[in-house]
Amino acid sequence: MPDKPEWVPPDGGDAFASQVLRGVVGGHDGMAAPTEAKPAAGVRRRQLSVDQYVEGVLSGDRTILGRTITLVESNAQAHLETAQEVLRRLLPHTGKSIRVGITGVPGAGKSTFIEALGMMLVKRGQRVAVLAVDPSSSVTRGSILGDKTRMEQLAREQNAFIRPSPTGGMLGGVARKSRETLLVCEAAGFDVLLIETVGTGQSEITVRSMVDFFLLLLIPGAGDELQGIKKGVIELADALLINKADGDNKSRALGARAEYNRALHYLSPATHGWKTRAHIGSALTGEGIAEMWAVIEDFRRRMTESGVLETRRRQQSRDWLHTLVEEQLRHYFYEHPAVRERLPQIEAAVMDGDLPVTSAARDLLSKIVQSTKDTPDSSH
Ligand SMILES: Nc1nc2c(ncn2[C@@H]2O[C@H](COP(=O)(O)OP(=O)(O)O)[C@@H](O)[C@H]2O)c(=O)[nH]1
Ligand SMILES: [Mg+2]
Repeated sequence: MPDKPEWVPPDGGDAFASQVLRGVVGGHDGMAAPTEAKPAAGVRRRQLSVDQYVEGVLSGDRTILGRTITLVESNAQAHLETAQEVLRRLLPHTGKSIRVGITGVPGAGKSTFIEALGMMLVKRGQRVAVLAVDPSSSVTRGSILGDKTRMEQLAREQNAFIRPSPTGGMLGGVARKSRETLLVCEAAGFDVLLIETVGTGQSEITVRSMVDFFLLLLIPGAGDELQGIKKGVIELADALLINKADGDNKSRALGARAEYNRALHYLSPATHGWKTRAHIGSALTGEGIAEMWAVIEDFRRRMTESGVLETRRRQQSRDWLHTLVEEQLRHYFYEHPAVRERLPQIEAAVMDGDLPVTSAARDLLSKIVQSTKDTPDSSH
């Protein structure tokens, strides 16, 4: 049934003629779809109360879920306190889903795979949320899901929710936002969280640090597959899936699987007590998708029994704390008036070779410590 898009204010009346199909309403919140118009200037949505956010998310209200994620992603100081209170209240309802990260070079078939897997899971009665982590999306917003494959089939499913990458920015940037979005989705009762990321070093480490299972998608290439992929990325993975094992590619995929399995033999596994293996499949035909999911379920069962999963999640929370502290310290440092005032001169002195870099760094840090001592209230 056609419905009003969620950005239409409740009292929007006939000023907003656009209609969307149900099932896409919350799922595409935040995505810069070409057909999407901005609300007229001066029209602002009513801010929800903490209770309304929390109850909406817990009851699985997709529109409120989308708005809660927008709140959590906001860089505005005014939203931070509400967002943190909402998260604090949602936290006891998190932790029940399986969190799966999916990486691979652009074109490897990640989005196609997620759509195929997501459709399979939805048909099995599971609720699936798809998130994207794309550090470059502050420029090309939502590019990761906004390209060729937009998971159009999955986006129409009532039991699926698709959220493009947040834009970057201060206070933890994309990593913080994605983690908190993950928690919000979990509180909303999704059974499976699929997180797509591009294969660009840092984003893989970020996603690895927030998921239970990390899957690397590969394409069968000509001979030198192992050179194309950094060993470090393979060592982050709990499984390799050689995708596009269809048509003429099938035999090449089989060869690649054998080659990767030989190489994996010499690498340390990403998860204690688990053997990372290479598999083949085709996101296009669906072959191997159910088998891939069976591997993930096996992982979940065994790692839950051994306690490895619980330990991983506890460590991830601790690491996240340190990451946030480091990011906020960096922000505090570079935004500090004493640093901003001194930095250009000190940089120049370092570049000219007039000042040892270690002295320069100590000098800048001491400026902050000094000013904090001088004005004890300045830190509040
Ligand atoms: N033949 C074949 N093509 C595929 C398969 N999976 C994805 N593709 C195609 O590869 C291209 C890139 O897929 P996409 O899912 O957007 O890749 P992503 O950049 O990793 O998300 C698209 O044209 C897909 O149709 C597959 O299993 N077999
Ligand atoms: Mg994609």
